Amino acid sequence: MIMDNFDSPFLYDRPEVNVDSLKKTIVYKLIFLIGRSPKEASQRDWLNATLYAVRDFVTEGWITTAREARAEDSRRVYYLSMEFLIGRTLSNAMIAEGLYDIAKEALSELNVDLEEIIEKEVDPGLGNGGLGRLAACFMDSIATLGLPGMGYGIRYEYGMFRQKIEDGQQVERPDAWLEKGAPWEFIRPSKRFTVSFGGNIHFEGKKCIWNKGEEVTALAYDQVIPGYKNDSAATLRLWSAHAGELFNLEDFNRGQHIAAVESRASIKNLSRVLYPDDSTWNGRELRLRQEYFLVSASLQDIIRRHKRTHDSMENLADKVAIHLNDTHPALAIPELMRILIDEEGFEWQKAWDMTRRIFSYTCHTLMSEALETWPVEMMAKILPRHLQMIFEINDHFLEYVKTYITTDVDFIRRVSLVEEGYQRKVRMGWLSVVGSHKVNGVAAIHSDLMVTSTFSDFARIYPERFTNVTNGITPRRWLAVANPQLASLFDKYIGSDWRCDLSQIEKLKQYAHEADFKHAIADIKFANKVKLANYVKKTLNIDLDPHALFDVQVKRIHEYKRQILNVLHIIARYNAMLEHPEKDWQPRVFILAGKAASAYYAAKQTIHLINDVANVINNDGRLGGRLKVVFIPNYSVSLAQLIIPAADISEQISLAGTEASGTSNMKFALNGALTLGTLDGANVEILENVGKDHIFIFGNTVEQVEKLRRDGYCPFNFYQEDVELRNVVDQIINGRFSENDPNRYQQLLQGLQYHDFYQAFADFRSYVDAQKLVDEKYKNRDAWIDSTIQNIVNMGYFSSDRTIKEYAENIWHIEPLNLEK
Ligand code: 26Q
Repeated sequence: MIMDNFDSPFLYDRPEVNVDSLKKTIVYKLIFLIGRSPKEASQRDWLNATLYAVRDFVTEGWITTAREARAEDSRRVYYLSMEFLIGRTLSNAMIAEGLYDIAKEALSELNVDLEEIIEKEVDPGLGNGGLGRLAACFMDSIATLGLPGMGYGIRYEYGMFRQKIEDGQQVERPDAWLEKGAPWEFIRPSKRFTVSFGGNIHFEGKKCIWNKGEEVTALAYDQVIPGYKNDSAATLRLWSAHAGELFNLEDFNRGQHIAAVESRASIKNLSRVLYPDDSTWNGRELRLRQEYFLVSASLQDIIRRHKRTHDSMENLADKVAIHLNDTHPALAIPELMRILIDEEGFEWQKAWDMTRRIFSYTCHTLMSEALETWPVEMMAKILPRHLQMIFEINDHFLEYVKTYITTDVDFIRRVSLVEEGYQRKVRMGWLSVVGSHKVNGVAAIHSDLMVTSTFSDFARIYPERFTNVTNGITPRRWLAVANPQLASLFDKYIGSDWRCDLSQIEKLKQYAHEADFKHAIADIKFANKVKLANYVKKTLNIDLDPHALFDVQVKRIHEYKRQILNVLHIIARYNAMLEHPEKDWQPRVFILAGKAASAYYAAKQTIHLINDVANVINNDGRLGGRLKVVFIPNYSVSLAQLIIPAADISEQISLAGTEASGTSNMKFALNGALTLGTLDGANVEILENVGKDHIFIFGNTVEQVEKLRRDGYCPFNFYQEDVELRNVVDQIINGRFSENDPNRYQQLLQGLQYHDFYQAFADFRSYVDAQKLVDEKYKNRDAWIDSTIQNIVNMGYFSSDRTIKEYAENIWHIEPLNLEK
């Protein structure tokens, strides 16, 4: 029974929390939930006790938010994503609840150091990179804005692999994040649904019947996402796969009890591990099953919730918006059609109108190799009814195109949801566009390119469907949590409203020229650099001078992101320094981090090269410590929180037209780093906001990149004509940085000389020139701090709160809950 009228005073008037009461609660949790006495408790026990204590505060607001959403019965959004990279929860939750200082004192009275236990919390890596982190920022904004919305994802038992560096190379280790317990989640034993695969279909008249094959149970685990100081919280529901029946009773009765549990084990594989590829498309059957697992469980849950308060499905599209985070959950479109038609008895056209009103889709890429397509054969085996539905959708769609747009066969072939050929494939991007009422890109330039390239045919068919929603980041995690000193400086000058209205940050403009303010900004940056230097010393035993310029590139390793361009410049600088050691070189530290997909050879070689180069440079006494290179292993949300606030330069150097948006570029700028970047993704909008004097832009534009490609780009010419580039390339090829294995980089570098698909050679000169400007500017400390401040104060636009408001108003058509009771 739902006790909606449950009249606990505790739910409305939170008892004033103070150091004493929190201390008691933590000790209580330690003893009665963890089963340890304070005397024998480990740091992890204290961490878990504190997490439980803080979670209680969030839970109250969570329950009231859920109740209010039920009571208001307004339209809600469900954000479907195969990835949520939420990061650690404790400090974020304490800040959201205003408990940080109280908890610090309470723990200190118990002889526990809060900062120490914070570092002990596991960082759940349930995502690859940008797309997963964006989903987490969105949940934070949904909670903070009090919007009726919920996230659905998968509770992978193993998240993104842990990266170790051995002999300079990436080694992958499993990330068993659940082993240490997950005190933040709530298991929901009553929320379980059966997900079916396989089997076959037949028709009875017009009706399609699916005789289902295997069955899996999806079990819900809820992560509570606290809103910032609003007594509200959102739900992120993650599904875990379990065998439906304990045993196959027939096998068991035949005495084959091992076989009886075997199928159970293989079923659990469904939610076992996150696929660690982020931009090359890899059509594995298990991945297809995972995608359907998420979709089927989530839709059953959404429909159950709808039916609990409505006696008809007629108004489903008035009450429900479902957002597809890229095409990964696109099977939700045929799945909803199947439910509406096969189970609820709707007519085809009515079901289709509802479906399109319900769905919207965000595209996060432009690169064709990242577009999902599933072999028809594979889909026929795993999801025969869905394949049939996709064929039907395609028939209706192509009929529409022929009637209203064109009968040109070439055009029809291009837009068909099924790619013909030796192996027929379902195009998930096309399906997502056809089944949604809105489709958006993630930065202005990206959305423009979508309608002129990847989706140009569809922009002709449905011009009103395409739109842009520029990404954003949550200022709570990326400023308040990651850079507490800077956050409290801002509180002191302009109050704390910027935390939930980042546009307020421009109020700092009036202090931009005050000496005190500038000094404080510089001191905080320095302190953050010291903190990072200490971490590097402790973990890698490399000494970094915090007075040096910290130049940072941290992101997934991919050819299009051009970490190799960074390396080419580092070596060029190294050569120049050796040639003129007497010159007044600006001391620099190059910091890189990021994971390579496990099967991505070129990316792994790049990591190896960075480490080889670091090894040579860091041990070359002739440089007098003025140049250092560090590769920080196992990049993650928690490492990002440490590294980004310590950066002076943010490297955003992808080839123009390849990075859909980028979001670390926003995090860096908000924390006072200057961007060194191409006119790609959201860099373009960062330039517009901070102004050209406070950013270093280099390299070819999208138009120039395309022209070069059309005219026949010849990287070898650039290599021949630029002595500095040629020297660097020759050194790498000849084994200057890999003396024990001189041929190590031959293939990688020859690939550049003869193909260089991402045009690193073409942008080399302009990149090196821009780097010189960086040095010059850094020498003028005052001008540098001015630019730092101009970056920070102009980041208001890049809050994910702004992004989510745009989605809410223009795409989802939802309104905030009335939480002021
Ligand atoms: C697909 C099929 C099979 C296996 C894996 C995948 C897969 C998984 C993850 C494909 C792509 C991803 C992730 C993509 C991603 O992170 N894209 C980034 O999204 C950010 C948020 O919009 C942008 O800022 C980045 O520019 C974009 O690269």
